[in-house]
Amino acid sequence: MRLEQLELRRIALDLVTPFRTSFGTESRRDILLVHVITDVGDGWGECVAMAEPAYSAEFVDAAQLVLRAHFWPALCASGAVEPADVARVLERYSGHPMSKAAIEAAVLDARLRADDTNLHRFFGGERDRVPSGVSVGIFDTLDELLAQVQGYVDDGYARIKLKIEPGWDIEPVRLVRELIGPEMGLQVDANTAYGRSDADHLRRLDEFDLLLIEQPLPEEDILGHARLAAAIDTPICLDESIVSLQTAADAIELGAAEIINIKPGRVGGYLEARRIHDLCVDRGIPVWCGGMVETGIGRAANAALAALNGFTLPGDISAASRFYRRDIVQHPITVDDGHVRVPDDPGMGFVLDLDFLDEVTTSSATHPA
Ligand code: NPQ
Ligand code: MG
Repeated sequence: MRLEQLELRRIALDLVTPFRTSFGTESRRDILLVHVITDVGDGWGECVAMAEPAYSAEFVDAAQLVLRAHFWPALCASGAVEPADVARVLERYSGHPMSKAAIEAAVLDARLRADDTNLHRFFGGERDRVPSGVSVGIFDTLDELLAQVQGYVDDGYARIKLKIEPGWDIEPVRLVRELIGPEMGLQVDANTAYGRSDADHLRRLDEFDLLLIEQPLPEEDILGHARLAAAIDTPICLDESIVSLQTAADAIELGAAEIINIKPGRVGGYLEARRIHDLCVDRGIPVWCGGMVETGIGRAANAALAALNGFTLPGDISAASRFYRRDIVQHPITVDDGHVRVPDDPGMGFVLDLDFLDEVTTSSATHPA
C-alpha cells in the first residue's frame, strides 16, 4: 500500500486511581496515537511510551519526534509498504521499539481493515477468550492494598500481580496470599528494583507459592537473573530485559528467563511479539501477555495476541475500567468470569469512539508522505 499521510495525535486520560510502581507513580496517561492514511484506507496504532524515561529509555515526546523526523520519512522513501516491511525499513535505527511498534500497528490495522479481516484471524489464535489478570500497585498502607485486592477478587480476575520494591515485598505478599487463599494465581513484579546481593531476601518469597517473580534486577543484568534463577525456587520471568527475539533466545539459553512477559511495544511490534511466542513454544518457555496501561486500541490487539496457544499464563489484560473511566473505543474490554473476550471488531480489533477521542485530544499534527 502507498502511505499518504501521518497524523500524530496526543490524548490525555486520567487513571481511575494513581498507579504506583518501583519506578514512579502515574495518575494520568499522556498517550501518542499514530494514524496512517494510505491508498487502501487508514489505520491506528498506540504508542505505549510513558511521559518519562523510567520504565525504559523511551518517552512520549521522543517517540513523537523520532516518528516524524526519522521513521515516517524512511518509510515513505522506501516505496510501497506492507506491515512486514515496517520493521525491515526501520531496522537501521537503533532502539525506539515502542515507536516502531506503534507505526507498524497502524500499518497492520490499515492492511487488515482493507482485507476485511482482523488481528485475531491473522494470528490464528484458537481461543476466543483469555484469562485475565490484574496488576496491583504499591500503596501507603497494607490496609489499602488489601482493600484493592479484595475489589479485584470480587471483579473475578483470574490472578493477581503485586508490584513490589525493597520495603514493600514479603509482608504485602504474605497478607495477600492469606486473603486470596492458596489456589488463586499470585505473582510479583519488581520493575528492576533489586540487586544481585538481594538473592537471600528474595528467596523468602519462595514460601508463598508464586507463579513467578518478574524482572527483579536491572534490564541489562542477564547474568544476575541467571544466578538468581539458580538460587531461588520462584520462577524468574523477564519483562524489561527482553527487547527482541534475539535477547529472548539468549536469556532462555543462559537460564535467565524461565518465563517471558511479551509486550509488543517493548519488542518493536506485534509481528516480533509473535516470533517470540513461537520461539518460546519451541523452547518450552511459558509466556503471558504484559500490559502498558493501554487504551482500547492496544488492549484489543493484546487480547488477539494472547489467544495464541503458547500464552499459558493469565496476562495483564485487564478490563479497560481497571485504569480508565471511559475508553476511546466503542466496545471496551470487559472481564467476565475471569476472562476477556478476544474482540471480533475489524483491523487490530477496535472501533474508535471518535467523539470521545476528539474530547480527550490535546494535540494533532499531520505530516504528508
Ligand atoms: C509492567 N505494567 O509490567 C508494567 C509497567 C507499567 C500493567 O504492571 C502508566 C503507563 C503506568 C504504563 C505502570 C503493568 C504504568 C505503565 C507500570 C506500565 O512492568
Ligand atoms: Mg513488568
